[in-house]
Parts: sequence; structure tokens; C-alpha cells
Amino acid sequence: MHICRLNNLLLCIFMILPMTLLTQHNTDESLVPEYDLPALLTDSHGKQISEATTWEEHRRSEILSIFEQEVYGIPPLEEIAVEVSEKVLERMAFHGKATIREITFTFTNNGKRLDAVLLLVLPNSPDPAAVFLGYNFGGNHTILPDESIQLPKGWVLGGPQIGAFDHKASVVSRGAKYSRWPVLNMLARGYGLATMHYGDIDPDFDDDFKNGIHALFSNSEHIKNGNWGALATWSWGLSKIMDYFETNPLINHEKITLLGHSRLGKAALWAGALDKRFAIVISNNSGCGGAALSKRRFGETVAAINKNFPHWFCKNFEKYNENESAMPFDQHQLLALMAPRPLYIASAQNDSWADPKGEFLSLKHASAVYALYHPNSTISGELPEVNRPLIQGKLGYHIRTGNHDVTPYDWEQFMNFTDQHFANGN
Ligand code: GTR
Repeated sequence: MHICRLNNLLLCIFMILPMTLLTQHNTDESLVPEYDLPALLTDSHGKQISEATTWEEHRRSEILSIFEQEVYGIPPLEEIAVEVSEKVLERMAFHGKATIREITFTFTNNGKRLDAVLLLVLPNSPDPAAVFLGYNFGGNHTILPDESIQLPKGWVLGGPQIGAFDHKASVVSRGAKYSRWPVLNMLARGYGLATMHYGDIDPDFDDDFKNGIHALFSNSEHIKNGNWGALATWSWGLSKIMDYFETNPLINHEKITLLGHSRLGKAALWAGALDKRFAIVISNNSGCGGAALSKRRFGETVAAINKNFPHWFCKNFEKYNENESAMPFDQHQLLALMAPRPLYIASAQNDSWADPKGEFLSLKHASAVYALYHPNSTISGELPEVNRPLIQGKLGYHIRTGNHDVTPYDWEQFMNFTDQHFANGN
């Protein structure tokens, strides 16, 4: 079998494994419990919100702080030093179409240091480029076969399935994930790509909030107590990358599309909620703790995600294990925090663990906030048919055939959506 196909097969098994280990999860629509979604447009004093200004000045921050307190955790207030160094790897990549660079971010604090490497592919054009930004799972070297791209020096997601042995990256996986990052198509449409290995910011295992960027905040009681989970650190890293974009004249920092798949889709949504500089936000198969409504208890539940990944969220989120009905929030409110910026949610038909219908309903309910800005962004129908993208004003959704993954089909829709919004001036 071809090595990439073998990799993909094993990767699917690896991703699916946690689900099969959990016996009690529902994927039967008729067993979804009755649930009440917390109101989006009624504030904590029972006041109705009917204008975009009141949403923005008042209700939005109420919801944001619920998610900080109860789900992802409060970011540290302490500012840490960041130094950025750029290295050109290739000026005439893709037959002269693009330049490939590595940007190293060096974070220092409390005598500790962390390096994180961004791979940046920009079109060779005189105009500042619009850029897709997203974390990758296996290392920057998995995106392109180019031998000058360095391997992550630290922890990577384990397993021979992604060419990583003992949580160390290896050359075996160079270029193995190109299908998830169709750089040539992006360049053909004038876009650049910026991607970083997520483990550079925070390794994805439970070590009691000591490793990665957490270590640089080790004087903070707040961090030590587990109040800033890994998803929030990854989101924090995305904002640091955005700070850098603002200093680079080759990048049009007003045209950054932030996207993420699965756990990295959850991180992208939280980053998009906290940081309004991201012009467009895209979530691919982000599921529980991402786009999907938790109260449906379909596929992955709050208890399951906290059990398998105790380091992802803040400690308060555990209050809702087997107790979703007590949640004073749900994920439609997270999606609404992107308003009025364009937002695209993508699901996959076989990805019941991520609850495609719950992802769609979440977007549909969030559209009530978008409607305060643009009435044509209201979503009122049912789950669209597979492979029939729904574009409604600033909102987009598709459910495609196939498994939990990012495919060329997904990218085609993401680029169409981004083209449309950037051409319209946003
Ligand atoms: C699964 C996890 C999901 C999703 C996925 C991924 O094991 O249960 O929430 O995030 O991993 O990131 O691929």
C-alpha cells in the first residue's frame, strides 16, 4: 500500500480509537434529549437585545466571559516577551510562484524560553497577500516535501501513522499531509498559507499545565490551577501570529482567514471569538467544545471529552460532565461571537462523533445575531443535503460525504467563501 494511504488509514484508526473506547455515546437522533438553548439575545438581567450596538457593547462581553470562566479559561494577564526571526527557505518555490519562509517566534519569561516555528508560503506578488492561517497536527514538514523545512524539535502527536516515533517527528512524513493543505490551489487564487505545528505552543498531553507555553507563566497561580487549558493556549498562539502579521508588509493583515480542523477547529473558534482581527473564521469538523451544541449529547459528550483530554479546557468545564442541562451557555453562543465577520462551519457525513447536525443547528441559532447586522444572514432551513454548500449572507455551511478529515472538497468551499467575502470588501 502506498505510504500516504497507509498513513491515512492508521490516522483514521488513531482518531477513532477514543470513540470506540467509550461505550456510552449516542448517535441515534431519536435519543437526543429535550433541551433548552440559553438565549442569545436576552441579557443576564432579562433585557431583550434587538440592535447590533447593544449586542456589541453589552451582551457580547457577557457571553465571552461565560466561555472564559466555564469552558476555555481566562488568558494570563501577564505579557511575555516575543522575538521574531525570519528565514527564507526558497524564493522561487512552485516554479517561481511563491517564497517559502520560516518565522521563529521566541517567547521568554521567568528565565524560560519557548520557540515556535511558523511556515509561511507567500505568493511572489507586489501586493500584500491575503493569508489562510491554521495549525497543523504533525509538523510543518508534513505540509510540503521541501527538505529545508525543519522538523518540530519537541513533542508531536504520537504514532508511526504520522511518521512520529516516541512523539518525535521524523522525515518519513515529509509532505504526507499535502492533501490537507493544497498550497498550489491557494497560490493560484492569490492566497498565502501560514501554518504552525500546534505542539510548538503547547504539547497535547496532560501534564498538569506545566509544559509548553504554560511553563513560561509558572509563577501564575491562575495557570497552575488549571485555569488556562490547552485549547486556550493554542488560541493565544494564533493571536501572537496575528501580531506578527501586522508587522509584515507582505501580508494583508486585514485579510486573514483563520481555520482549523477538529481540536484545532475548536482552538480557531475560540481565537476568533477573542480576537476580532481575524477577518474570516472557518471551523472544520470541530464538534464537541467547538461548533456542535453540547446539550444534544450526540456523539462526543462533555464528560467524554473531559475524560479523554483533561488538559483541553478549564477546570470549571468538568462541572458539566453528564450535566449538560445545567450549562448556562451552549456553542451557538460561541459562534455568535464571530459576528459580523464571515463564518463557515463544515461537517462530514460519517463524523457522527462531531455531531454534524449539532454543528449546523449551532450555526442556525447563531445566525440570529448575524441578522442584527445583515438580515440576509438568517438561516432558517433544515440541515442541507450532503455536498450542497449553503451560503447565507456572512454564513456558510456544508456537510460533505466522507470521514473526519480536511479534504480538497472542503478547501474548494473555503476558498470560494473567502474569495466572495474578500471581493466584497470584507
Ligand atoms: C478526537 C476528539 C475530538 C476531536 C478529534 C481531533 O479524539 O474526541 O474532540 O477534536 O479528536 O482533534 O481530531
